[in-house]
Amino acid sequence: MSATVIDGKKIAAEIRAEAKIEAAELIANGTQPCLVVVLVGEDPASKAYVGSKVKACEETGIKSLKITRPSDTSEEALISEIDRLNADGSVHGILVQLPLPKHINEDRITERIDPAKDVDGFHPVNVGKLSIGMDCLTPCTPTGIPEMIVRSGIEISGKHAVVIGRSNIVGKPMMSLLVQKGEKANCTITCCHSGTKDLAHHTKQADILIAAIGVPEFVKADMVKPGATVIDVGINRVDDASVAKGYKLVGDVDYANVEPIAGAITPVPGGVGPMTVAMLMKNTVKAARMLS
Ligand code: L34
Repeated sequence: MSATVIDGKKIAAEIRAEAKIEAAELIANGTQPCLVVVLVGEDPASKAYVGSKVKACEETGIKSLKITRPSDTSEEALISEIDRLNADGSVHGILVQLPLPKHINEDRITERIDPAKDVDGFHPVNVGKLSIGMDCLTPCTPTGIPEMIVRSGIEISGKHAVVIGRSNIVGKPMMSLLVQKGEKANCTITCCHSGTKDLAHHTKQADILIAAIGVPEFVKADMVKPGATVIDVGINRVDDASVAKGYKLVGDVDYANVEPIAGAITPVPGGVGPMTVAMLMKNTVKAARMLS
C-alpha cells in the first residue's frame, strides 16, 4: 500500500484562482485589495517566504508593498511603521514576517496591528474570536490544512486529529479550528508537545496526524496508524553539499518510511507551505472586503 500524496501546490493554485475572482469583484467595486509585508533583517528563509507572498499577490490582483528594514531596527521604529499602516486607508492587510530579531518583542508587535488588518490572525482579538467560533481572520498555515484535506476528498468531521506542537502560529490555532462545528472541522482533538508522556501512544490514535514540531524527520513510521492522513507542517533546511543551494528542505515527518503506511500524506516542499501563501491571499481579500 502506498499513500495518496496530497498536492499542496495544485490545491494552493486552485485557492489562489478563487481569491483572484474575489479580488476582481472588489476591484470592480472600486477597492483594490492591498497587502503590506514587513521584513526585518536578513534571514534567508524569511526572505524566500516574503518573496513568494509578494509574487502570489501579483498573480492574484492584490496590490502588495514590501517594507524591508535592517536587523538593528528598534522596536519603537517598527511600532511607528505599524501605526502608519494602521492609519492608511488604502492598506487592508499588514503582515510582519516572523521570527523578528531577538531585541524586538513579538507580542508587542502582534498586538499593535489593527485586528481588522491582521491577515496573520495572530492578534489576541482574532485568537479570542477564533476560540469562541466568531467569524475572524485566522492564521494562514493551520487554516490551509483542513482545506487541503477536504479538497483531497478526505472527510474530517468526526475524525480524531492529533497535533504535535503547541505554537501560537500553528499548534494552538490548529486545535481551535479543528474542534469547531463544521464540515472542515468537528474533530476530536489531542495536542501533544514536549511535555507529553508516551508520545507514540497518542500519535498512533490519530486518524489525522499533524506534525508541527520543527525537528527534521521527527515522526517515524512506528508513531503512525496505518491508513492515517499525515500532514507535515515542518520546513527545515538541512545542509546538503550535493546540491547547488547547499541545503535541502526536510519536513517533520520521516517521509520515506511513513509514506508507505499512511493513507494520505503531504510532501515537503509542495505541501503545507504553498497553502500558507494561498490562504494569505484569501485573508487579504477578506480583510479588504470587511474594510471597504
Ligand atoms: N508573520 N510569519 C508570519 N506569518 C506567516 O504565515 C509565517 N510563516 C511561517 C514563518 N513565519 C511567518 C510563513 O509564511 C512559515 N511560512 C512559510 C511560507 C511559505 C512557505 C513556507 C513557510 C513555502 O512557500 N514553502 C515552499 C518552499 C519554499 C522554499 O523553497 O524555501 C514549500 O513548498 O513548502
